[in-house]
Amino acid sequence: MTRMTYAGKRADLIVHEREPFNAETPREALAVTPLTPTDAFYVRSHGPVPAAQDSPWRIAVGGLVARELSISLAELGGRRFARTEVVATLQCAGNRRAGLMDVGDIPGEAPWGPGATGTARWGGVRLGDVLAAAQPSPAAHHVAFIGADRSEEADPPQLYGSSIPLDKARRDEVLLADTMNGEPLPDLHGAPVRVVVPGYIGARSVKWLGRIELRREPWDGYYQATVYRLLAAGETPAPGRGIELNQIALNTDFLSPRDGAVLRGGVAELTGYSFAGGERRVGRVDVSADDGATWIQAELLEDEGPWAWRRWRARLELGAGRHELVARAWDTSGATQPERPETVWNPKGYVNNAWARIRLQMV
Ligand SMILES: Nc1nc2c(c(=O)[nH]1)N[C@H]1C(S)=C(S)[C@@H](COP(=O)(O)O)O[C@H]1N2
Ligand SMILES: [Mo]
Repeated sequence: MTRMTYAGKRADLIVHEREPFNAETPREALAVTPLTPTDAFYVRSHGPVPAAQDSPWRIAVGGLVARELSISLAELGGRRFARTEVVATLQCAGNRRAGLMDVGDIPGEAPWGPGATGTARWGGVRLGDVLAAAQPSPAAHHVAFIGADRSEEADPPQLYGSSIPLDKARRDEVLLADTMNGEPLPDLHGAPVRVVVPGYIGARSVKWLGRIELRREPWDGYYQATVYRLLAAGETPAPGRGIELNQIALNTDFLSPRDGAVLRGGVAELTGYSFAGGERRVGRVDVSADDGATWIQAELLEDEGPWAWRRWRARLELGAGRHELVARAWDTSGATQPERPETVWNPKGYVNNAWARIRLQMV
C-alpha cells in the first residue's frame, strides 16, 4: 500500500505549498503508466478548496446567451446531456520553471519541475452541448469559467476565473468533467465539476466550476488578464500586458533514469514524455549524447489519442565516464524546441520548453 498524505495524495509528491495545496508528480511516478494515477496527479491551486456547497450544486450559464441556464448534477449525469470521455494531458504553464530559475530570479513563484503535468481519462458532458442549449448570441466570442474558490493571492482577491475562445469551447474535446480515471472527481481536482480544455494551459481548466459566462471579450479577472501571460524581460504584470497564453507549447522531459544516476553495463535505457499542445501532435523525439551534434530517434510509446502526451524510450550505448544527454521533440507543424532556457527566460517563468537535460555516469 502506498502511504497516503494530504487528501488522498501519495506521500512521494513534491510539495511546493501546503495551503493551498500545490504539489507535482515525481518523474518516477510519471514514468510508470501512460495515464497518471489520480493519487499521483499534480495539483495546482491558487486558493483553498471551497467549502462543501449546498447541494444540489448547480452551474449557472449566463452572459451573452438567448437562454440562461442553471444546470444540476443530474443533468450532467446523463439526464439532459450525453456523457462522453476524453483522455487528455493537463499541463501547467509553469511546468519546468525550475530550469528558468537556474538562469535568472523569478521572485514569488515556486520552482516547479517537469511534474506539473499529467494525463487522465476525464468523463462528463461536452461543454458544446451545454452552450448549444444556452444559445450564445452573435456577439459572444469568449466563454469564461468562474470557480467557487476565492484566491487571496490575486490582486485584488477574487474567485478564480479564466476564459477560452467560443470556437474552442464548442469543440468536442472540451468537457465539463465530473470523473477522473473512472472515479468521481476528487475535491483537489475540482469536485463536483471542472472544465477540461485539452491542448490549452492548465489554467483554463477551471476547477469547482460555478458559473459559465458568454462574453464579447476574454475574462478580465487576474488569472486571465494579468498573469499566465508571457512578459518581456523587465516587464512587470499588469492587466492586458504581455502575451495571453492559451495553446500549450511543444515540450519534453526525461522521466528515467534520475538525473545524476550511475549506470552499469554500457547501455542507458532512457524514458521521457513529450507533449505537443494545441491541435498539434508529437511527430518525433530525438535524443543526443553530444549536445545535439548527432541525434538518435526515440521510440514513441502508447498513443492515447490526439489530446494526450506521448511517452517515449531510447537506448544509448555510452562509454565509461560522465555524460550529459539532451532530448527534444518535433511536432506536426514542424516546430521543435529551443536549445537553451536562457533564450526563453521570462519574468513569471512560464513555458520553459528548452531541451531536456540529464546527467549520467557510466561505470
Ligand atoms: N478554480 C480553480 N481552477 C483552477 C485553478 C485554481 O486555482 N482554481 N488552477 C488552475 C491551474 S493554474 C492549473 S495548472 C490546473 C491544475 O489542475 P489540477 O490541480 O487538477 O492538476 O487547474 C486550473 N484550474
Ligand atoms: Mo497552471
